[in-house]
Amino acid sequence: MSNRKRSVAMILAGGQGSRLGVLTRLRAKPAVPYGGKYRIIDFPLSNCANSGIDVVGVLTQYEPFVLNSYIGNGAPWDLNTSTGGAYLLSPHTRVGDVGSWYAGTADAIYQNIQFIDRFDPQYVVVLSGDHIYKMDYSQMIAFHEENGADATIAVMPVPIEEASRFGILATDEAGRVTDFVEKPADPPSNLASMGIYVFDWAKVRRYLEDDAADAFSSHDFGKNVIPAMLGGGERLFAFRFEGYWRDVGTIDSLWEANMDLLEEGGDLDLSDNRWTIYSRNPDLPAARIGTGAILGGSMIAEGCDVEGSVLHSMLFQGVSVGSRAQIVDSLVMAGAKVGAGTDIQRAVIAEDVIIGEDCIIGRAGADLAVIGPGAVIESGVVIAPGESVEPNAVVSVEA
Ligand code: ADQ
Ligand code: ADP
Repeated sequence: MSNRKRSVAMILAGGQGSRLGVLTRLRAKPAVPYGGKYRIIDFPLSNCANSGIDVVGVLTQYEPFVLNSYIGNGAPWDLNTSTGGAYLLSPHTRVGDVGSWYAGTADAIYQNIQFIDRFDPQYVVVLSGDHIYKMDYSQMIAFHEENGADATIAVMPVPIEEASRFGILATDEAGRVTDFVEKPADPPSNLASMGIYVFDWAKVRRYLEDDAADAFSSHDFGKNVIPAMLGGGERLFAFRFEGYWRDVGTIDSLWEANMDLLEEGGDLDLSDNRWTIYSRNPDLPAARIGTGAILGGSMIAEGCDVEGSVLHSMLFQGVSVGSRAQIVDSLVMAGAKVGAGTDIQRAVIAEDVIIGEDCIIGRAGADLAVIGPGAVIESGVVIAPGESVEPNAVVSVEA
């Protein structure tokens, strides 16, 4: 077949991301903004392009609209070639299938078997849409080939107190997986699956078919397919990843991963021109910094207009900050407007939020305050630490 590909990547971008609260009420988790000018999905998409994988299926389902319009034809990630592309695959856009969802991550791949078969690949690379990291998947595929593996799982050690959030593995000296347990209450080790897999397509295809026929399965890779392959005596190997990797599934982890970028010489280098992270961006003018502004330890994206002070914070595109306003330890996403005299500390302000004058949002050293996309906070309002405001809500000072 002329269209044959050595590898096809499938990005699981369909999780609801309920732990991101008001940030994902109106959009899928992978469309959440990160790092001043990116969205989370830019990382796996750019990694694919940089790794030489040019067929990428993006499995969306929950509030896919923002994600779909963002990815478009894949041009920003160089995925709009004549032989490859970024393909958006949503369950409810298929004819005769209205309203059904992918039951789990394995079901999402199973339901797209025909899509993958079109490229007759040797390997399928299964990725999450919500991880921040730079990784050369071609090295992982080479490792998979060297081992004659049926499946290769990217792994890294995590803090033991967090290990119960992950799939936990044990390997022999050669790196072959001997045990795997998904999210154990009492983790036997801290060697975690990153949820990044390389599969021999013909092999995993059979396991996906068996899994689909199993009425008792939750159709999940970590819970069902990986244990089934291990139990079936297949060759599973652990590929050790070294470098920066964050699963930004919660508001705290998203905030922290953004704050990581503010550190000088931090672990995630976005200016590395051998591994560019591409993104789709509006054309905006350079940031304008007013004469009274005070800036430090921050990143300020294009189109911003700053009169007040911004300390240890991330301003995304087109944010305006009025005079005497102060923003500390916070994320302010694209298009938000912060009125004069407003004080924001340890907060996440989503896109297009409008905040009036002399508001107090969050507090130093306390839990994050979170304002959902499009909300309007009228002048004089106080938003307590740990509080979150729904998308598009209007909050006024109580009479
Ligand atoms: P989790 O982090 O719990 O565990 P999971 O909920 O399986 O991840 O989601 C993985 C990815 O698939 C996410 O990007 C999510 O948005 C997406 N997704 C979830 N359900 C989907 C569906 N029905 N359709 C399409 N996409 C969907 C996994 C592994 C663990 C591993 C961690 C590492 O199961 O073993 O340790 O990832 O983060
Ligand atoms: P979180 O754990 O933060 O909610 P996940 O991405 O892990 O984020 O998704 C949570 C769960 O929601 C997953 O088990 C997934 O199967 C389920 N889910 C994803 N999309 C939908 C949807 N459209 N409708 C209902 N449940 C969904």
